[in-house]
Formats: sequence, structure tokens, C-alpha cells
Amino acid sequence: MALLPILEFPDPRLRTIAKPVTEVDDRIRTLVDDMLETMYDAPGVGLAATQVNVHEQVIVIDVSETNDQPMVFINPKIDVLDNVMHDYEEGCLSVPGFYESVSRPEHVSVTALDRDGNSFTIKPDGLLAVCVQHEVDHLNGKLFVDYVSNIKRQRIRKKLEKQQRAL
Ligand code: QAP
Ligand code: CO
Repeated sequence: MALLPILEFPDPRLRTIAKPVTEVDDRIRTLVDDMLETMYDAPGVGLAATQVNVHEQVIVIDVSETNDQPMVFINPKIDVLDNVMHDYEEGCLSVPGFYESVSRPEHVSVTALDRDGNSFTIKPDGLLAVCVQHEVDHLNGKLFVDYVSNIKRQRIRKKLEKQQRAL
């Protein structure tokens, strides 16, 4: 197991489009385990491979109160089930210290492969539905700050660039 460094906005590598995983093998399972360790250490509720500079379609999520229900989504596909939207105050390990309200579809279906390479489909509720969409956005090079106004995003970028220069 290993802790992986997390890329921070506005790192251009966060804009990379992830490739599908062609085989769920031990290399992918090691990546999943390292991503889970990195997410729990942060701590966070979701992490996409893009955020640890691996550009393959792998997501880990744990929205349980007890942090003992890890979920793995490989090659996830989202279907929007209706036009109902829901606002949620989102954050991101790649945008530390900033939270903004984002509107997303409330009802989605997600089909993915699990860590054994088996396909599954879920209809997530609440925070899980928000989190899956947020993480799938990462695999497409998209960040939650892309949904806020240019002025807010610019403010966030400048503050993070200043913090990063101080390191
Ligand atoms: C994505 O985000 C998410 O700013 C996961 O200083 C967030 O785990 C989906 C975190 C909200 C749905 C709703 C953020 C930790 C963690 C920070 C996270 C921070 C420390 C964010
Ligand atoms: Co994020």
C-alpha cells in the first residue's frame, strides 16, 4: 500500500482524459488499494485516478459515516434518468479549502466494473449520486470549479497558486 500525491487545481494534468481500463488485473487492484488508502488518509469521500496522475478510468468512493464501505468503479458509465436537478455544496481534494454549490441530475444510473472485473449497475441516492458524477467528471478532465462563475474560479485559482508557490 502507498499514499499517492494528489494533483491540485490549476495543474493542467487534471485536464487529461482518462482511457478505459482494458483488463482488471493486479496492477489495477494495486492502484485501487493505493487510491483508497490515499482517500481515507486525506480524508475524502471520493477520488479519481486522474487526481493521482494516472489517466485510466478508475474511481474509489466511500460515503459511509463509518468509512468502511469502499466502492470501486472501473470504466463507469452514467445515464441520467430524468430532468430533476439537485444542488450540493461540493469540495474536492484537488481544490483544498474551497466549497461551492453545484447543480447536477439527482437521478442517475451507473454501470461499471468492480475490482474483480465484474459489471454492476446501481441507482445511487443523495451524496453517492453527487460523488459518482463529480468523480466521473475528473476522468473527463472536468472539475467542480468549472460549474461556478469565471470570477469565482479565477479567485480560487489565484489563492491556490499563491499557496502552491509558498510550498
Ligand atoms: C468529491 O471530495 C465530493 O477542500 C469528494 O480541504 C465532494 O472528498 C463529492 C476534502 C462533495 C460530493 C460532495 C476537500 C478534504 C475532500 C477539501 C472530497 C479539504 C479536505 C473532498
Ligand atoms: Co474532486
